[in-house]
Amino acid sequence: MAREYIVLVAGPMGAGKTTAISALSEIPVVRTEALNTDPQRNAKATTTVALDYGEISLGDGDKVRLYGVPGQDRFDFMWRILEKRALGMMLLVDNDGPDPLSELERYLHSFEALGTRGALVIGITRRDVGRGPAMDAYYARLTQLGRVLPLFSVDARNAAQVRTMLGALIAMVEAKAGAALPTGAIA
Ligand SMILES: Nc1nc2c(ncn2[C@@H]2O[C@H](COP(=O)(O)OP(=O)(O)OP(=O)(O)O)[C@@H](O)[C@H]2O)c(=O)[nH]1
Ligand SMILES: [Mg+2]
Repeated sequence: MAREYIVLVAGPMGAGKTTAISALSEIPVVRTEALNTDPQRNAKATTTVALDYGEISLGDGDKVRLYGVPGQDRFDFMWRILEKRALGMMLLVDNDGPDPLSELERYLHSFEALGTRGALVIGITRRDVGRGPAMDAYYARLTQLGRVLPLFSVDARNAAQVRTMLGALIAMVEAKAGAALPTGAIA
């Protein structure tokens, strides 16, 4: 039977969530972009205010519903609604942002329930800009936090790179589902 996966795309303002969903989606992305009223935090002209929505089909009729959750804290309540329905999350962190390592930690903490129950992959974006921590620093922070999670260096504008990340996430979701089956269910 065809399955549907609900996947959240989360991360700080300007990390590339809307861009990644647009790169992946086969349908025109539903975007809720408005003028950025918080230019101190990030200089971008517009920001997502409610959510982004896109879809991608996998083989065998399976479908992924992608929900981008807003990067601004004042939309926190939206995350909670979507988190309950999700099987996995792509966490994008802007390597060029003010304090990417703390942002990584903050989001892992904020989505601890989904990270434990579901699958989670991390993508470090905007590395081509040439500022910010090296990948080793992210690995070190994850180790410090006792978390073993797939970590990708990814350009959110590059569909192939984002698809690779999504593939890893779906594989994790399936592995978790398989692990949840009663003994003997997998022939
Ligand atoms: N140079 C570079 N630019 C990137 C990369 N990933 C995303 N961008 C750009 O970063 C900008 C911000 O991306 P968005 O997709 O709007 O970020 P967002 O996470 O949706 O931001 P909010 O909705 O405000 O929370 C866009 O101009 C993207 O084209 C990357 O890896 N490298
Ligand atoms: Mg956005």
